[in-house]
Amino acid sequence: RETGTGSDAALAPEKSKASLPPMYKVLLLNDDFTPMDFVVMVLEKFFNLSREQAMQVMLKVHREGKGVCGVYPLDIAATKVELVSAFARQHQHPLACVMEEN
Ligand code: NFA
Repeated sequence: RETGTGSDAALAPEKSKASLPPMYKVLLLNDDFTPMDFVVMVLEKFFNLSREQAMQVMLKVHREGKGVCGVYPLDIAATKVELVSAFARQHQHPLACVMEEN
């Protein structure tokens, strides 16, 4: 099988990616103003994380500047970004939600 990646003797088993859509990370970015409780609520509500998972992602964003909330096909990722951004705006928090290709 030709993969275009170089050596071809005894390739490891590899699932075809032909049917998989490109995937996009959805990230939250840190700021100095959004309350931690609000970020945890967003992660539970929009990304279906448990309280414990949400706390871990929130703290990663707080300490490292950004963190991955989930990985989705393009249309779902874009919808999450819009819903979270609108929700934060409605609550007058500057919380930023962005996507990037995986
Ligand atoms: N840095 C914010 C605070 O100290 C909390 C926060 C975490 C904001 C994650 C945005 C994202 N209140």
